[in-house]
Amino acid sequence: MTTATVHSDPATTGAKQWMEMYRRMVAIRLFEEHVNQLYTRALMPGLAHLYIGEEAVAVGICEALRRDDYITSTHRGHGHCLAKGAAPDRMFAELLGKEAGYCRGKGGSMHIADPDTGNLGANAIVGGSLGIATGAALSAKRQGTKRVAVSFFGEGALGQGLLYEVMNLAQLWKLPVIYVCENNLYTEYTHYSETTAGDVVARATAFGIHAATVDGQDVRAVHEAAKRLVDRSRRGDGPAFLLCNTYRYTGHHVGDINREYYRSKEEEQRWKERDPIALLGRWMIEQKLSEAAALKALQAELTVEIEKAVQFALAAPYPNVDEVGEDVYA
Ligand SMILES: Cc1ncc(C[n+]2csc(CCOP(=O)(O)OP(=O)(O)O)c2C)c(N)n1
Repeated sequence: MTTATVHSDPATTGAKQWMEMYRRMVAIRLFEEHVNQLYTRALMPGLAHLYIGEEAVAVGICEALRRDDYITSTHRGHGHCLAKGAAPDRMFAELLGKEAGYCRGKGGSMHIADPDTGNLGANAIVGGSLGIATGAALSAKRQGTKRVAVSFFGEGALGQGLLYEVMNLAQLWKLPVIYVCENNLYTEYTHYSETTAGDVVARATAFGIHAATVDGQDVRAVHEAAKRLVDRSRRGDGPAFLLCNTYRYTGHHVGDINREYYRSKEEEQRWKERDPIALLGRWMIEQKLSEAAALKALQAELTVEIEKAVQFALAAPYPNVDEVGEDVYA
């Protein structure tokens, strides 16, 4: 039972891998910016909860996972799906309700699942996927597959009783599950200090669960912590809890434009000064792992790729009306 602040070790991860993490964070950022555009142009049905600002968490964690490891996600889940390997074109198609989408257009923004990359699904119920991840870890343990399950959740889920039921069993049964709490400070429009008593990490250590806290804007810190926690879960040392302190740069959802009544512009600006993409880019240049021109070229390349994915989804057909009841389980 330990609580530690984890710092990155540049020696253990090579230039290629940092570049890959940079690429994935930029891809998520561009994806989300296009989701916002689709919403404002009234081309996307419903709402979406953007992950902009939090990219280092999904990318730092998923880069430490095998393709067949499991993740579960939340209503703010696009970043998790992309970081685990989902294709942007099929994700946009899902958001637009098209047949080519991951759930054949019937899930939308908050319900994307992709079994091929171990993604057991996003979940619109706050805390709803904690039990699914813990069950996946139980199956992995019983089948001896050495797979690890990661459950991403916002700090709002700390108020859900399910978290305490599953942490109790996960520790008793030494399950390979990692609970990743993304504390972006706000549960919808309420600061977490108004809803969360006591210490966040103490909730896990009370069960004897190994716990750590990281700067969620620093992908290096997130990744180094994730590697350590994934390794120990994979070798049979049981569950872990990782608190990632982060911030969403945009609204709770795409329609949440005027935010001054619950948080100040100055606060938003302060967090933007610690943009996870800029932080990694600056560090890579300082360490001579890349150059500004190469990072710019990569951004341009990804811009074309993401725009192509949007066009694919816009042109894709809707499912047939007579298939409306197919692939729907609840
Ligand atoms: C069980 C349940 N209660 C309430 C809601 C409404 N709701 C949707 S998102 C949200 C806030 C979630 O905050 P947090 O878990 O911190 O995640 P964040 O949005 O900050 O990423 C709430 C209360 C819900 N979806 N599910």
